[in-house]
Amino acid sequence: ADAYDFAAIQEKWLPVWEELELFRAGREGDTRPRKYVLDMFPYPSGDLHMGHAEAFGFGDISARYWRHQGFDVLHPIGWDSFGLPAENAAIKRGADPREWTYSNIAQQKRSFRQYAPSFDWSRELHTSDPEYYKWNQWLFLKLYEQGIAYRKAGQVNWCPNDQTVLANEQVVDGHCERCGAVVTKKALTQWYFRVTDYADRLLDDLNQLEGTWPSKVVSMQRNWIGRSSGADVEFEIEGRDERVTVFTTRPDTLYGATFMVVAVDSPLAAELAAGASTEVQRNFEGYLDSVRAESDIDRLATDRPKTGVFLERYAVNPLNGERLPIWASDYVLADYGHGAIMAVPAHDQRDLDFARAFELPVRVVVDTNAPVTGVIPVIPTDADGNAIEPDDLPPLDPASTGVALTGEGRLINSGPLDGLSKSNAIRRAIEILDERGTGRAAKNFRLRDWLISRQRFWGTPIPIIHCADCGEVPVPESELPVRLPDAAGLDLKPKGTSPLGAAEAWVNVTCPNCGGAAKRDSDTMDTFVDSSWYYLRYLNANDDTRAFDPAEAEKWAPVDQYVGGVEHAILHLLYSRFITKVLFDLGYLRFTEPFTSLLNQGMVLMDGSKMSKSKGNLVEFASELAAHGTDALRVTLAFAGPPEDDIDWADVSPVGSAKFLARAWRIAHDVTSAPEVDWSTGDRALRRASHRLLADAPGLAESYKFNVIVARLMELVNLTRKAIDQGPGPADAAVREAAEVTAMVLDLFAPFTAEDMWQRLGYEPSVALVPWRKADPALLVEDQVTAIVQVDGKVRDRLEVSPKVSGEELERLARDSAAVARAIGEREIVNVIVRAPKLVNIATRG
Ligand code: ANZ
Ligand code: ZN
Repeated sequence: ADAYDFAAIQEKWLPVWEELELFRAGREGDTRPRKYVLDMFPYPSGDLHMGHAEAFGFGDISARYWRHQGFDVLHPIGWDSFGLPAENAAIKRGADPREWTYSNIAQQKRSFRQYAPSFDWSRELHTSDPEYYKWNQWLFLKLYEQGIAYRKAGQVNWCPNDQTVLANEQVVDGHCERCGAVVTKKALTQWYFRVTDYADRLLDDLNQLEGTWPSKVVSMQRNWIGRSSGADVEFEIEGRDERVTVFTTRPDTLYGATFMVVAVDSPLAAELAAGASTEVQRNFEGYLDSVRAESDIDRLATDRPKTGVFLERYAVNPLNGERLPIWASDYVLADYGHGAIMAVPAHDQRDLDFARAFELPVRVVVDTNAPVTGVIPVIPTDADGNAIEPDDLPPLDPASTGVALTGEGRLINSGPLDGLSKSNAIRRAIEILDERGTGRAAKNFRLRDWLISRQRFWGTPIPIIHCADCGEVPVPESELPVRLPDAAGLDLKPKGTSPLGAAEAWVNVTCPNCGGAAKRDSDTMDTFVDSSWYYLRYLNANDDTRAFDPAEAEKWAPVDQYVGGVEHAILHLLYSRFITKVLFDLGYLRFTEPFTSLLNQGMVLMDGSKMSKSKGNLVEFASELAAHGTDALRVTLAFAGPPEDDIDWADVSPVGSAKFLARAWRIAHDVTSAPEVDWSTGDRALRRASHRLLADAPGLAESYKFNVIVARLMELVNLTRKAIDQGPGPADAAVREAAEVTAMVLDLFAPFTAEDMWQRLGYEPSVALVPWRKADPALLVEDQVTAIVQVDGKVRDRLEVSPKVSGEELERLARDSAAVARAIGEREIVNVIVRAPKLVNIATRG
C-alpha cells in the first residue's frame, strides 16, 4: 500500500472515526471554552449538490480550525424538511411527501458520511418530525399569548400557481419566489407575527453585526426594514368629522402642498367617493377595477404615466388653511404610511408628474439655488464645474422643466419657515404642528408583519381551534403536538384552501374550552418559522420536555460562526433575528442576536453560468466525489479563491488537488526519524517555514482566507520534498516537524489524508483533536541584519545579511555592490576594515 489511494484511505478511516464519535460536543466534564459553528441546514430536495459541498466544506474548515485551537466545538446538522418542494414532488409522483422527504434525507446522509464534515450526529434533527414541530407549536402559542401571533383579514399576496399565500419577502419583483408565477392579491383572513413591533430593534441591532456580517447583507436588511423619519400631519376634511392623517418625510414643504392623494384601493377612498356625485362614484369604481390587477412594483414606478380620479372633496392645510382638492390614485399605496399623502409637486417627482398630468398648481417652497452651508457660501457650478452667475441660475420652475426640486435649499413662500434650511425647517414644522395639535414627529417602516399561514399540507399545523362560541381557542400545551394526519386519502393538489380542511376526522374536534363542536385551524406554518429557532433546538435536540434549554443556550449560543447562502440574506436571517428577540423578551435567552459572524459562500458555476439540469451543465456531487475523493474535492473548493467568490468548476482542477494531496501524503511516508526526535537539531530554513505557517494560519482562517492557507501548505510541502531529496534528508528533525505541521493544518481541508499521514508519522487517531502547535518566536524573527558599507568615511550602501555572515563573505558582498564600485571608480583601495556582520570600511587613494 505505497501509493496514495483516496478510496482506500476513506474506507479505512470512516468506521474508525464513527466508532470514536470524535465530534460529539458538550461531553460531561469538558472544561474547554466553547464555539458554536453552524451551517444553514439543507432542504432534502434530492441528493447533495456542489453548492452543499462548498458551503459545508467552509463550515467544516471553521469547525475543525476552532477544535485545533482548543475549543469544544458544536457543529450540528439537521434537515429543513417541511415545505413546498416535497409537497409538489409528492403531488407529481402521487406519493406521500413524508416518504419522499425521508428517503431524500437518507440519501443526503449517505453523501454527508462520505464527505465527512465533523458533525455531532447525536443532535440530528428534522423539522418535519413531530418531536420538532411540537415546539414550533409551542412557540406559536407563546407568541399568541403575547399578542405577537394574531389573525387579521386583509389583502394578501397570492400565488395562483401554488394556490397559497406568500409573505412579502417571498414575492420577488412581483413574482412567486418558488415558481415564478405573477403574484396577485386576494382577500383572506390569515395568521401573522407582529414583526413590525420589533422594526426599530431589528434595524438598530444591525450595528452590532457590522464588520462580522457581510456588509451587503446588513444593508439588504436595512433596506428591507426601510425606516423613514418625518411627521404625521392631520388634515381636516370638509364634510367629514374625522381628520385624515398623512405621513411625510418632508413636513418642511407643507406650504407647498397643493392637493391630497388617497390610495384608490383604501377604505378612505371608497368612503370619500361615496360622499361625492354619482358621476364621480362611477369614475372611481371603473378606475379601481383597472388598478386591482396591478402589482405594487408597477404602482410605485416613477416612469409610468400618472392616472387618477378627482373625488370632488377637499382637505384643509393645517398650517395655512388652504383648501386642497382630494384625488384618488394608484401611485399611493393603501398599506404604506396612512394610505394618503399631501402632494407637494414642486419637490416630489411623482407628485409633479401627477400635477402636470392633471394641470394642478405647483408651488415652490424651497429655494434650491440658495446657499445653505453657513459661513462658506456654496457657489453654484454648472456641469463643467464653472461658477454660475446668480443671474444664470436655473429657474425655480419645476412646472415647466418637469423636474422636481429635491435638493437642499432655503425655505420661501412658507410663512414662519421662511429662510430656514431644509433640516431646520423640518424640525420647526414639527414643532408648530405639535403646538397646534395637528401633527407630530413619526417614523415609518417598509417592513410588514410576517404572514405565516399557508394553505398547504406539508408543514406545522397551527395549534388553534375555532369554536363558534368561544372563538379562537389555543390547543392546550399538554395536547401538543397537533400531528399531521396521514396524507393517504387527502387531495394535496393546491386549490386555495388547506388540504387539511378535508381531513374530517382530524379537523373536527371538541372545543377545549366549552366542549362544543369545533374545528382545527387547517392552515400550516410558513417553514421559515421552523428555521427561525432551529439553532436553539440543536442544543438539546433529544429533550422531549422543552423546546430548548436556556442553560444550554447560555453555554453555547449565540452561534459564533454561521455559514450559508446569500439567498437567505433577508428572509431567514430577519425572522431568526426577530424570534431571538422575542425569546429574549420572554426571558428565555440572554442575547438578542442569533448569529455573531456570518459567512456567505459564493456559488459553484459551470462555464460562467449557474448549473442546472435543463442547461445540461450540471456537475454532480456524487460523481465528482467518486472520481476524485472527498479530500481532493474539498481542497479544490477551498483553494479556488476567497469563499465569498463564485467558483467556476470549469476553471478548477480536482486532479491537481489530488496530486498535491499525494505529495503531502508521500512526505509522511518518507520521514525516517522517530516521534521523539529533538526539533532543535532540524534544518533551520525548513523549521522557519513550518513555524511561519503555524503563526500565520490562525489569522488567515479567522478572516476566511482559506485559499491562502492551502497555497501556503503547498509551499511547505514543496520545501519539505526538497529537504528530503536535496537537503538534509528524510531523517532530519525539521522534515518530521514539517510533516506533522502539514498533517495538522491539512486536517482543515483534507481530513482523510491528514489522518492517514498522522498515523504514518506514528500517532493514534485523531489528528482532528491535535492542539494547535505554538509557533516558536525565535524561529519567526527575521534572521537578517543590516551591514553598512563606507568608502572613505561616506556610507555608500547597506546590505541585508545573515547575523552569522563571515568577514570574508561580507567583504566580497561589499565589493560586489554596484554603488560601492561607483564610489571607488578608478581609485586604488588602500585599506579594508571588516567588522562582521555590521560594517565594512574601504579607504582609497588616487
Ligand atoms: C410630502 C413630500 C414632499 C414627500 C416632498 C416627499 C417629498 P419614504 O421615504 O419611502 O418613507 N408617501 C407617504 N405615504 C405613501 C404611500 N402610502 N404611498 C406612496 N407614497 C407615500 O417616503 C415617504 C414619502 O412618500 C412621503 O413624504 C410621501 O410623500 C410619500 F418634497 O410627503 B412625502
Ligand atoms: Zn368553545
